[in-house]
Amino acid sequence: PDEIANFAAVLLPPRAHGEHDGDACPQWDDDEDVPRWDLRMEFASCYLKHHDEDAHFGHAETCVVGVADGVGCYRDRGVDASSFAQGLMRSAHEEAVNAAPGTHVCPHTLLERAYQKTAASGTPAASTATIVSLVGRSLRWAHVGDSGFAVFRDGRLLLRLRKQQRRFNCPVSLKTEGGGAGVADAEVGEAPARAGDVVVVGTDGLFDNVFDDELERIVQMGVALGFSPLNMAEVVAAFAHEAARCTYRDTPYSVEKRKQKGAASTCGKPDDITVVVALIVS
Ligand SMILES: [Mn+2]
Repeated sequence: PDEIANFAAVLLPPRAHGEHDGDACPQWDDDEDVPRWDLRMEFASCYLKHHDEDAHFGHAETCVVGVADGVGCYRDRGVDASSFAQGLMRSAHEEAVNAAPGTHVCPHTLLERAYQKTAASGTPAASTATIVSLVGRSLRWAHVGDSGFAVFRDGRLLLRLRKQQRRFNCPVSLKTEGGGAGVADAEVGEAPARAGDVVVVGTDGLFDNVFDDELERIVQMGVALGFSPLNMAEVVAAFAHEAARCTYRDTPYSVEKRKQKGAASTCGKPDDITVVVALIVS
């Protein structure tokens, strides 16, 4: 009966879009009973390729995950748009691996070092990047572009990064050559974390195809049915994949396209889909 009740709960009508709009961080409760070192991150990922220009990494010991998305316009110029994104994530992972055991990593420092290492290679390319780490009892992040993450607590969306873009479907990005954003332009932030929080990190292949309330209901279902981070990542990515190919209903992409371009289409956005699900556990 409990499982049926839980399943029925996830089938309730969705709440209106926009309920969580706005940049304000919600007020976070602090639970002083939990020592700072009691939290850690369990994560898993699912990557569904389209152009194969996304990259991601995770490092359990330092509790850090990240995603990056190579900007596709370089593909049209004959440049491998994936190499910069992959270089960023590979370098960030190396930095995390080389951190002293037992220490935490600052996502902004990690992004800065990864950027310098990757830019030194000189490949003309650009990438978005979002790195999230658990430092004690806080989530910290550094973020450039239209990748991002959402945090869910008790099944409800608590925090959601907004995309940085120059114009419709053109994200702010880190570049190896002049004209792009620098790591200094990265949005950084911090918010308290608690055991049971579910952090969903993804590229625009996720967030342009799945509405916040849809993601919220998948997380509710996953938590209710005891999904592992891998189960959750796979279900979220599969839902995004389905939405990306639909031609008969709205997605965040089609809603924005209608607003910005006046184009009356209902469709998804076929793209690489990267989903990293990190569960905060005590
Ligand atoms: Mn993308």
